[in-house]
Amino acid sequence: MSKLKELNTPIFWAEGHPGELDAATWQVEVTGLVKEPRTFSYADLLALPKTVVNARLTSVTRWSVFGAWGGVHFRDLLDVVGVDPKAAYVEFFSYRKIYTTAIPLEVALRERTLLAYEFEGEPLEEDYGGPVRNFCPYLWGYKSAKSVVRVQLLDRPSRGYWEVRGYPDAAQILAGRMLDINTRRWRQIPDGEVIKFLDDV
Ligand SMILES: Nc1nc2c(c(=O)[nH]1)N[C@H]1C(S)=C(S)[C@@H](COP(=O)(O)O)O[C@H]1N2
Ligand SMILES: [Mo]
Repeated sequence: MSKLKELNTPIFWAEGHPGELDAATWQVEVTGLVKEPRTFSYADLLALPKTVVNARLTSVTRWSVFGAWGGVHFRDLLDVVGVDPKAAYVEFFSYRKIYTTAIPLEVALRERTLLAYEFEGEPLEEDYGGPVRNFCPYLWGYKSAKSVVRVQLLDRPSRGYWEVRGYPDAAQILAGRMLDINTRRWRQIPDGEVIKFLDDV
């Protein structure tokens, strides 16, 4: 059993569970304001430099899970296609393209944002957004689109699945109580990326 499943991490599929997804035939199209649009296979992504970050996925529904997320840093991905200087946002499309969301390019390029394909050294399964998902610990989890098939660079924001249904586009993580999935304890978090709990001693 995967670590995320073992921890009983919630599984969110607002658009419906996609069923079985095949990494061997998976493709991620990188398009929009890039110099050379390109489609990456799962193997192509694995062949790019790998980055592993210790960080948290934090949901607006007030839970948070910590671990070692591995994948491709957006700088390494975007270096391949070349970024148009007008690009300012990165939009993600999940499998079937019903679920979308976008983050500022600046946030995508931060240290711990990844096009992730593993957690704790294990490939991500469908339930948790495999074969590849956005992982962005800086913003609420609805920005971390699962099972990504398209990454599109834009010169403007674009409201996605939850944003058009009322969740703030800025998606700033707000202070308050949070269920830490790793320990099953309620903890107090500050605003912003969850690095430490406020009630840590
Ligand atoms: N395609 C897709 N991606 C998604 C979602 C979704 O419903 N569909 N939910 C988002 C939300 S609100 C959160 S908190 C995280 C949850 O990730 P998990 O289901 O892997 O725990 O995925 C995000 N990415
Ligand atoms: Mo969420």
